[in-house]
Amino acid sequence: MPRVTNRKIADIFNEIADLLDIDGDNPFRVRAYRNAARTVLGYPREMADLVEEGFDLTSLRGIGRELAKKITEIVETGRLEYLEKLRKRHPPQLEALLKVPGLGPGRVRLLHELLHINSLEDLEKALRERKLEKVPGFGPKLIAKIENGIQTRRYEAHRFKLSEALPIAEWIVNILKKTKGAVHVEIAGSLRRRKETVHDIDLVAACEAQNDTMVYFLNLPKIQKIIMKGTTRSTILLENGMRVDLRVVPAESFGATLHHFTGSKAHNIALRKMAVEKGMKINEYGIWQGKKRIGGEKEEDIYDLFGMQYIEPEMRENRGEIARALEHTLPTLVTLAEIRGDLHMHTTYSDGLASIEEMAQQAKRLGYEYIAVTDHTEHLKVAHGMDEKRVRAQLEEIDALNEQLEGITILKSAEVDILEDGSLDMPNSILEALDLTVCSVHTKFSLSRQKQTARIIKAMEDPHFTILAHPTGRLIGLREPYDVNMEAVMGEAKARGCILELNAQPDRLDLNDIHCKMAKEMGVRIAISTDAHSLKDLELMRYGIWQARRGWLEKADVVNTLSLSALKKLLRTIKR
Ligand code: DGT
Ligand code: CA
Ligand code: ZN
Repeated sequence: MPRVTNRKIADIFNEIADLLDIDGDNPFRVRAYRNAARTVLGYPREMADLVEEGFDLTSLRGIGRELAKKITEIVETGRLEYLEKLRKRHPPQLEALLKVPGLGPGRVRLLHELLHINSLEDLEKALRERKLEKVPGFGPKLIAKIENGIQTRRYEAHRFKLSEALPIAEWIVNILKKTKGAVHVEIAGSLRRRKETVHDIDLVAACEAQNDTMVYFLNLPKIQKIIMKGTTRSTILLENGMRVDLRVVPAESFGATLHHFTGSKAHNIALRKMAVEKGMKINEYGIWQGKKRIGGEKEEDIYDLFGMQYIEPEMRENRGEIARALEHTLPTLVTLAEIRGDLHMHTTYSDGLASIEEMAQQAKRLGYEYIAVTDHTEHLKVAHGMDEKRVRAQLEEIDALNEQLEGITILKSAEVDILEDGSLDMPNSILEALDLTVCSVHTKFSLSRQKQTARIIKAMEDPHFTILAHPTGRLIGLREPYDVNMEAVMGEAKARGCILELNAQPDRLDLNDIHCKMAKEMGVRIAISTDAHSLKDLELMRYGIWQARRGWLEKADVVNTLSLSALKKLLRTIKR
C-alpha cells in the first residue's frame, strides 16, 4: 500500500465536513473537521511517520481523541470507514454540485431539500425550468454565477480517451444490434469521428415501429442512473461516469439522423447553409424541399445532393473538406489494411513483456512484412561495455531470427534518447550497425521553445537519425506537449528526409491531427507506430490510423505502408 500523505488525510476530513454540512449537522462538528484538515495539511511532518513513532496526535492543535483515532485508521488502512458510511447516505453526484461556483454545502442542502436536486443534471434541468428563482436567497446574480459555473465545468468536465469509450460503445452496439426490430445501430458523435477524446457516447439506431431496442438500452448492465428516458431518445449514465445517448428513428431518416449526430457541428452547419442556398433544408429527420422529403435514408444522400464526394467521418471538422469534396479531390485516407510493418516496439531486452521472436510472430499474424525492434538505450553509456555487449547480443539474435523466420523481417533499431545538447545517447559504433533509429526526447521537457527546437534540429543533423518518436511528448490529460516550434522541426525533417512518428498509444496519439495535416502539407513523411510493450499492444495500430485519417494522411504519406524493399530504399536515402 502506498504511504498515506497529509494531503489525503486533509481531503478526507474536508469531504466529511462537506457531507455533514449538507446534512445540516452541528456546525461545530463541521468546523472541527475543517480545522483538523488545515492542521494536518499545514503540519511540517507526515502523519504517517508520527503514527509509526507512536507520537501523541492529540497534542496537535484541533486534534482530539476521536480525530486522532481517525488519522491512525487512515494511515494504517488507507481508508476511513466513517467516510464510507457517510458517502453511502448521499447521492454520489452531490460532491460534483459542491464544486459549482456559487454553491456551498448550505445551498446544496437547500436545493436538495426543496427541489430534490442531487446531481449536475438535476441542477441544469432546474435552471432550464427556472425553478431556482423560487428558492430563498437565490437572486438573479447568484443564478447567473451558477449558470456560468456549470458552463465552464461542463467545458472542463472529464473527457474520455477514445480507447476508453470505443470498446464500451462497441459492446453496447453489439447488444442492441441483436434486439428485436433493430435494423441498424451505429456509433455517432465525436466517437465516430475518432477524436482522441470524447465527452460522451452518441448512438443512433434505425428500428421498426415495434422494437425492443430502447428497452434493452435502458436495462443494460452497469447503469448508474437513467438521466432521460423516452421512446425515441434516452440518456444513461454508466457506473464509470460515461454518458450514453441513444436515438431511435425509422429507417427512412436514419442517414440524416446519423449524419446530424456525427457532426461535427461546424461541418453540419456549413452543409445546412449550402442546402438553404439551393432552396432545400437538411435536418436530423431528412432532406426536404418544402414539406417533401427528398432524401435522408442514407448518409450519402446528403453529399449526393451537392454532387460532392462522400466525406469520411474523421474528416468532418470543417477544415476544408467540403471544398475538396465539391472539387472531387478529397484525399484517399490511409487504412489499417495498407500497413505493412510496425517501426517502434520494445521487447524483454528493455521494458517489453515479449521476446523478439514472439513480437515478430505476432506481427506476422497481423499480416505485416516487417518490424523494427527499438529497445531503450536510456541507460546505455559509452563506458558501459556490458550494455554495448547486450546490444550486440540482440543484433546477433535478430540476424539468427531473420535466417530462421519465414514471411517476416526484423529490422535492427533502437529508441535513442536525444540528450539536452541534441546529441544521440549512443555510440556511433552501434548506430552504424542499425537499419534505422527511433529518436526521442524523454528528459528536460521544460526547456524554452527556442532551446527545445534547437535540440531536436541538432539531433536530426546526426546522419543516423531516422524517425522522431512521439514528437511533442504529450500524454493526453496528464502532460502538456513540450514547447517546440513544430514548423521548424518539420522544415528540418523535410530538408534531411527524416520521418516523424505518429505514436499510436491511445494516451499519446502524438502527432495530433493538426500536426499530421501540417506534415502532409509540408511534404514530411510519417511512420505510424504502436510503441508496443506487449503482444496485445501491437493491435493499437488502429488508433494511430484513425488519428492519421483525421490528419488527412494517405498511403503515400505513411512510410510503413511501403513494402520492405521500398522502405529499405527510402532508409538509404536518409542515411547519408
Ligand atoms: P463531444 O461529445 O464533445 O466529444 O463532441 P460531439 O461532436 O460528439 O458533440 P455532441 O455530443 O454535443 O453532439 C453530437 C453531434 O450532434 C455534433 O457533432 C453535431 C450535432 N449537434 C449537436 N449540437 C448541435 C447544434 O447545436 N447544431 C448542429 N447543427 N448540430 C449539433
Ligand atoms: Ca458526443
Ligand atoms: Zn518506445
